[in-house]
Amino acid sequence: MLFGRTNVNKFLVEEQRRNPALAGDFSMLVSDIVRSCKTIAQSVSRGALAGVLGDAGSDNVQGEAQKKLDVLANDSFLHHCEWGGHLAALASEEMDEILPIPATHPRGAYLLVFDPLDGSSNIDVNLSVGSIFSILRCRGDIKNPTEADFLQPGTQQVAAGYAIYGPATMLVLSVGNGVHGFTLDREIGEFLLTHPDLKVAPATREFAINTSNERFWEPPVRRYVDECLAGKTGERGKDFNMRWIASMVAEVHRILMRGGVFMYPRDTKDPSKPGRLRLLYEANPMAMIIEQAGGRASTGRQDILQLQPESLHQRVPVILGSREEVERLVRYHSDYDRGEDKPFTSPLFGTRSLFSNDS
Ligand code: AFP
Repeated sequence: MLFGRTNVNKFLVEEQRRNPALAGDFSMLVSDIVRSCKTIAQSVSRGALAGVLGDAGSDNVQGEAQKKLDVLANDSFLHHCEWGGHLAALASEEMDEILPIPATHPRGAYLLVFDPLDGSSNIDVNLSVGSIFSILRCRGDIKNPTEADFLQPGTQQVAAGYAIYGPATMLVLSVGNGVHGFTLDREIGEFLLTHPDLKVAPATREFAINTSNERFWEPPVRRYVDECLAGKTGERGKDFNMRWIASMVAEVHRILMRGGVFMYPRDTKDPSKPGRLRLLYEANPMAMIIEQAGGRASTGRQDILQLQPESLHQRVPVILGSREEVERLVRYHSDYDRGEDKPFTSPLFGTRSLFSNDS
């Protein structure tokens, strides 16, 4: 199939024929994002040989130590996306404030918000990382974009996607008409369509959560995880498997490929943070991808895509993946909030009332 595979540009032309609103600036913006990811993929794949491992010696707005690749990845998005005239402004996990397009460049009607390198803690140990992006329309004055212009519910996203820098580098993209996966052919430097119309399996036996936080979880999450751990001997009547890669991109990709449920729930570890993941550039784009593929994305109490953002770097609880499992977790949260959930028997600590552990 030397000439047969669709590349991203051909895919975008076909999508424009279906939806003319995607013509022009939008498609060229997606092409700029694709070039950003290709540049990052090149540096990630060279690892120590490129001299890009280790800490950058700076912290980001989250107070997290930046890796050299965090900074390089952020610079790649700025370099490729700020000059084309398609954007009014950009926002990034790595930048405290929004970045209006400099006066030296023309401005366009879109906004780009992104996590340039998700899973940074994996980079120095050669495990999968990724880039996450979300495209919004600037509804305000493109000559004077503000943070408020970015604070739109996830339902307003025009497109969302990620690149995963794994054994193969892939781009997964939704422009509102399903979810499609492209694999980077390094010999020709093109992302080629290899996984059209991806769907999340509605059921699963695989869950992903950082179990070291178990003591900080709310009871509905503990109830769900305990039932998974009880396996075929318990409420669920089937055994489960667990994964935790510490890279949301890798977890979401696995869920797209074979189903599963990913949880980074609200916990009491840091009461000032209602969750670890950021709404605008992690939860919202991934929620669009998962729901466009037939899955579900919730905080446990609200659909993520319906949330009205209050600040640029706002954090939210995230539960997403196979529809049946997310709906079960939403039900458990609802039972708990109504005071109607039942005590459950933990395979670890015996029967627990909801207010103490009865050993
Ligand atoms: P980093 O980009 O700082 O490594 O964080 C990755 C992430 O935001 C998300 O991709 C992971 O699912 C989650 O954090 C991992 O969190 P823990 O390190 O608490 O497991």
